This record gives sequence, structure tokens and C-alpha cells, in this order.
Amino acid sequence: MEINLNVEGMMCSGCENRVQNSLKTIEGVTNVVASHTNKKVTVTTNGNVEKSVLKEAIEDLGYEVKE
Ligand SMILES: [Cu+2]
Repeated sequence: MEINLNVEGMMCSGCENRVQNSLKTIEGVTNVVASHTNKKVTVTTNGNVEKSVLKEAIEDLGYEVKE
């Protein structure tokens, strides 16, 4: 299952890596692709990951998730 999030505040590939590395530690997340140019994070999961958990993890890093 793929979850797309619109994320504000990522400025470079370092930000992308921070987001990717953080989300990949969440149980059930199988892949993460973050793009600061598109302001998007695409998360592939096993179907048992709540969007709110992903949102919280991204916001903990200091970025903003737009609905
Ligand atoms: Cu950055």
C-alpha cells in the first residue's frame, strides 16, 4: 500500500535522507521516497501503518505535513 504525504520544509537531499531514515524505522514501512523539490513523501507499507503515525514522525523532525 502506498501513502502520499505533502511535506513542507525539506530544503535539500539531507532533509530527504532524514525523513527516509526516520520513517524506515517504523514497523510495517517497506520503502520511503522523499523529494524536497516535489515537497512529497511517498511511503510504501504492508497496509498496517496509520497515516497519523507517519505524519507524527515527520513532524518530530521539524517538517510540516499538509493535508
Ligand atoms: Cu535539508
